[in-house]
Amino acid sequence: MKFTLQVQDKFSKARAGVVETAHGKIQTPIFMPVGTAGTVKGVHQHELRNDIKAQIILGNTYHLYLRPGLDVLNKAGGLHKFNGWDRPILTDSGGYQVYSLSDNRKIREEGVTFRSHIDGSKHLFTPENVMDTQRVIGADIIMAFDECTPYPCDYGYARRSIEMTHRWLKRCCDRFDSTEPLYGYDQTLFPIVQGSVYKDLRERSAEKIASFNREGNAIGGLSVGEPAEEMYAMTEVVCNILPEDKPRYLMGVGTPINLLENIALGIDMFDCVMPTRNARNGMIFTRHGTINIKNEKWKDDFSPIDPDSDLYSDQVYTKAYLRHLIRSQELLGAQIASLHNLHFYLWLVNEAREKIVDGTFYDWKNKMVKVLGQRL
Ligand code: PRF
Repeated sequence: MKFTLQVQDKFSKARAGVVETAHGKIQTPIFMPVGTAGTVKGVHQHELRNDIKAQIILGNTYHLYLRPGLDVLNKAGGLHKFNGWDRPILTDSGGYQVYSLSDNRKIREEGVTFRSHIDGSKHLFTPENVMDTQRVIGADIIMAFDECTPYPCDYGYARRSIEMTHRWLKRCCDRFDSTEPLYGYDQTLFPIVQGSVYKDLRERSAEKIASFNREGNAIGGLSVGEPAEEMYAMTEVVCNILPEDKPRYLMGVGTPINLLENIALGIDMFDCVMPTRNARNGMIFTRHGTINIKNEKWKDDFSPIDPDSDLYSDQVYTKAYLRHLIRSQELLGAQIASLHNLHFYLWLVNEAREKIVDGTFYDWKNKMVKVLGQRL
């Protein structure tokens, strides 16, 4: 993997760059649609590729390991071959899903034992076997196995947790560096900064993570219920320590406003289920603010879903029709709304990139943050 920093904003810490992977280039800042089980829910690969120009998608180790399982993924020749997406993929390690989804989990130095949310079967994730699993899945960028602390989290727990996450990172690197990719192209491992909302722990964790000198770095443990101001404060502390010449990935963030504020603090990569999950519930993001399409207000509004969008489905379908589909729990409603929201998120980060390049990012960001907070 290679990262080239192209432009550094003069009025904020925002940057524009390019990440080069075995499956192609990613222009940063970027948003990565979440494809938990090897599919971005309700969106075809050809729509991701051709209609909304997604540059990289995410997969989850936890889900793919449980189903379809490593045997199938290995026989398929990896996730790219299995799902027909030939551009970059990043997999999360399970270091978050195991805490948020599984039952009966026990965290020990060795790893985490848990019961599957699908069939109750018992499993053990260790830093070593999570690296092996991500070799089998074959993502271009894979994530270290970490503990994502809940919010709130007491100081003593958060301190002991980063220490274990750092020891786990050493084990991840040892395993990753002593194994080969299975499908003939390079993979790279990103470590994850933790430390809850404690400045000194975040500093300590960022310094430790930077010392491993990997090709990119991630920030976890944020957007777990803390106020946005605390998230921004932690991003700022950590970005001041992580090296400038490597991409920085803020995991599981966030709202359109969160993206812009964190880009201004020096983040290059984001992922979040919000555009797809909230779409299925009728939340539609636009450049003028957020719409709840289920509201009575849209009942007989026969204007296009989004007049600003060049998407076929945003132009040809009306708000009233989408409202009907979502209220009736029709599959097409989820499809139209998901594609729309992802298109908007990708438009937003691409717009941010262009503003960084032409030197107008800071003023634009402040203006957009006011507009995007509106409820239409
Ligand atoms: N760790 C991992 N994945 C994550 C997170 C984390 O802390 C978060 C937190 N927002 C989202 N996804 N491994």
